[in-house]
Amino acid sequence: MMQRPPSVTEPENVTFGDVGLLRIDHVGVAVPDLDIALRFYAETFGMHCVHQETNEEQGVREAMLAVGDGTGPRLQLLAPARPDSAIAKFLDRNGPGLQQLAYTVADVEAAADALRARGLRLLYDTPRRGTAGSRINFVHPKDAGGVLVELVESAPPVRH
Ligand code: MC0
Repeated sequence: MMQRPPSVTEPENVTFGDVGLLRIDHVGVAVPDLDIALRFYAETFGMHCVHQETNEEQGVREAMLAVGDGTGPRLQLLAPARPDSAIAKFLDRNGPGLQQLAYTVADVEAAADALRARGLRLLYDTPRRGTAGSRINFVHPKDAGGVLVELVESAPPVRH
């Protein structure tokens, strides 16, 4: 008879799906200088930038890099735009490296509500503006196993 691997646990009272995570959207890496990092990722890994912007509210200069054929999750480079930003603080404390893991969700408010109902702290009461007009919120890393989790609801497609 097949034995269940001992590492597989059966969580109780969990309704799968109500958070609505669709896929990994991007992985965010904190870097001190965006232009130097863009050159490094292009020359070293052959990644190319598909989007770049400054998010004043978040205090970041950021770039999205495509991996492979560009259909999968992206790498986001995050550089501080001012010294009091979350990224500047992260770099001061940890140096460059992985800063966040972002999931695509269909409805960021519904996802945040589902996680609040499980006792997790969301950083914002209401979603804020993220990359390319997306709506975002974050789970505090201390409530998510030491990982800053971002929820991303993409902007609706532009109709012409
Ligand atoms: C802090 N901690 C982290 C962490 N940042 N742990 C894992 N990953 C991180 N990124 C840990 C510290 O080491 C410390 O642990 C504890 O959390 C401190 O918590 P705190 O005092 O409550 O908070 P702060 O002041 O360190 O700030 C952390 C916090 C902040 C996550 C609240 O960075 C924040 O508000 N982040 C959300 C916004 C953000 O990251 N924006 C930049 C990306 P110990 O054990 O020492 O106590 S903007 C973006 O991503 C947009 C453009 C987009 O994608 O669309």
